[in-house]
Amino acid sequence: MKTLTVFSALLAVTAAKKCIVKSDAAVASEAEEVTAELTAPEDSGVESGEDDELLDLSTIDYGDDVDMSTVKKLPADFKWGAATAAYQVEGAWDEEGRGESVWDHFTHLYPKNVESGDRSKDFSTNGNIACDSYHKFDEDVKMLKLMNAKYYRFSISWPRLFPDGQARKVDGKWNVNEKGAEYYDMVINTLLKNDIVPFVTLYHWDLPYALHEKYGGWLDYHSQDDFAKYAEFCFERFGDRVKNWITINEPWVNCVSGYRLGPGKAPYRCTGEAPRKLQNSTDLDLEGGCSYEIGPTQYSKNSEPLPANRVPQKLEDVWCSHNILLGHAKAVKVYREKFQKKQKGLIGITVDGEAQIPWVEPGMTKKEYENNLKYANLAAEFRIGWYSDPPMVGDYPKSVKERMGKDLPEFTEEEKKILKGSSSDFLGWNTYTAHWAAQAKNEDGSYIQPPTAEEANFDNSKKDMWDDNCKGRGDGWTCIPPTLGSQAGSSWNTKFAPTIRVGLNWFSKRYEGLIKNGIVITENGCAQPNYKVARANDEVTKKYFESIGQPKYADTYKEEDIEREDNLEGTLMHDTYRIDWYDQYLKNLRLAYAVDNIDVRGYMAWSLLDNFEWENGYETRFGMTYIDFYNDKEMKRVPKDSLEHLGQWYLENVEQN
Ligand code: GBH
Repeated sequence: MKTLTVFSALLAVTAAKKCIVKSDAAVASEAEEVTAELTAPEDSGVESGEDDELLDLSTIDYGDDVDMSTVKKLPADFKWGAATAAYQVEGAWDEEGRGESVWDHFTHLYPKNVESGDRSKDFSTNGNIACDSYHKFDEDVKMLKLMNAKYYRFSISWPRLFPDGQARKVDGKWNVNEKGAEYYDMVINTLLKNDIVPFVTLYHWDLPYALHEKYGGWLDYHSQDDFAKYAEFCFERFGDRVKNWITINEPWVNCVSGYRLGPGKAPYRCTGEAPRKLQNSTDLDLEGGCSYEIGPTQYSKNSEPLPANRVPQKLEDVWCSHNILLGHAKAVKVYREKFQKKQKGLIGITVDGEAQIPWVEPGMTKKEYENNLKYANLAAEFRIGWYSDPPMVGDYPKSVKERMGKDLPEFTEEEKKILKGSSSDFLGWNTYTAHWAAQAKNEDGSYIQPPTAEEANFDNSKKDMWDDNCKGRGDGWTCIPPTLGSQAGSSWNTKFAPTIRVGLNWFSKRYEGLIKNGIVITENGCAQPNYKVARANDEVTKKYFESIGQPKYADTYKEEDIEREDNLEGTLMHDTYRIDWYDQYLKNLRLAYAVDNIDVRGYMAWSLLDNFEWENGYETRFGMTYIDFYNDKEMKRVPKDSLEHLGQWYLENVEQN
């Protein structure tokens, strides 16, 4: 009874005392051993007796050392494809009646908030041109074909359809920017003609600037109804052909990165100085920093109105999250009541969030490890459940409510009703990276205690929790190794493939019986290590993983694997690190399906194209297709090795009818 797989142990925290890993015939004997160990850790922990009994490191195993020929393939109707988002690829930012989004407005106002390799080019710090998919969509379809995509996930730009953000019918006619709507008609029809199913995101962060100016965007409760109206137009216009809808992409990133951390994501609200002071000077840097340009705002019906052009306030991210979740729920309500019966499509939300891995180290006791398991679940409730519980079960997680106290807005009974089950058709999950989790310690090594009921508030809510993919952080948010997996091409982006399986298991147990058409991985991918963040030959991470008996998860790479812009014939085009990323994550996805019996129905690789990577501009490449943004006016698409590699993966790992 050696193998207690970590992913199953993790979910045992929330699971009942029963079999979690359901065995497939091919791996039956192994799986049964696992099953025998699977009881809630509270039990196994207490039963383990002695406080100082050491954790046997060899019991920790991610179970992905499997001969895949013994494992069933993904089903023929598996939703296989690639993803992009409007602002990151379309360009044509002011063409044919498109309105401004917060991304246009704030990247133009604060160009220094975006990285650039060539600031002499105005378009290098924004999505003005991006991949120019507005004019080159046919070229994108060719790339989709190379990966054997059956689905394409793209997003609709709200301000392209409604420049003032406010969709309404006047004399029975929508006030839509018709040219914008025709563009999406063309995209949808072209996909269908090519046997590719459109998977459409309604909101991927490009809020109409007019709504930010009018009432502070997602901070104001009126955003809920404006979003639902815009969604209604889309269902009415495109729903005869679109059968897969995602309301909101990654509410956490939109709200936490846009309204607290930062300045990373528009509208650059951040609890700091606004705007940022120039280094070595008392002057203000008017081209970079946090923003204070905002309209007057009312968080909820009962909140005090807040004046325009105020500096960022505490809890903006919390209110943004609250309103965006309700906007999602209202859009779903419209779809269910007016369209779904006839159009027969599916609708859901896409959340992001790192699956949480309990921190392990040599010399750790069983008790400490089991405590970290509980913290891994707690961290996941804060990071993911905050956003996935409301649309599944109708409210925030109990832990979040208890620990946030009065700082967390409450849903009314009416709101809970429309939230509950609003993502029961399917749940979208974007997965990239994992975090370690543990109970945080004081300097003297004693545990930091959870907040008491009186202490409960935003600041204290996570005071006893540690979760991160680096052991520590240095200047500019750089990782102090060891990292959880190898360092890919974005500071937060590390390769640890079991995360996808751990997360799928976590969702599946938490929402058992509540998701009708399974979980869809709506994004996964990486940036090949690049000059900015790469850590070749990372000995610290290597030694750490060796010390816990899992050398392969260190996944070190060599200097020559690092992407170099001046070497097209190197790993820029022959993207071996990315290929390995996809191989490992997809293997774990297939194991989740075949061995753990997880209902996972789709996988969209991020991304089809190199594109505008938000605050990283064009300096971080997540694409399977290369574009020379600064020098090539034609924006020629050049497939990288990974694109065709995925095409082959599909043929070999998904049942072909
Ligand atoms: C996706 O989000 C986006 O949907 C997509 O538009 C984007 O291009 C793609 O990723 C690649 O970046 O270290 O605390 O700041 C990615 C999910 C989750 C990744 C939050 C960055 C930052 C955590 N993101 N994470 S932190």
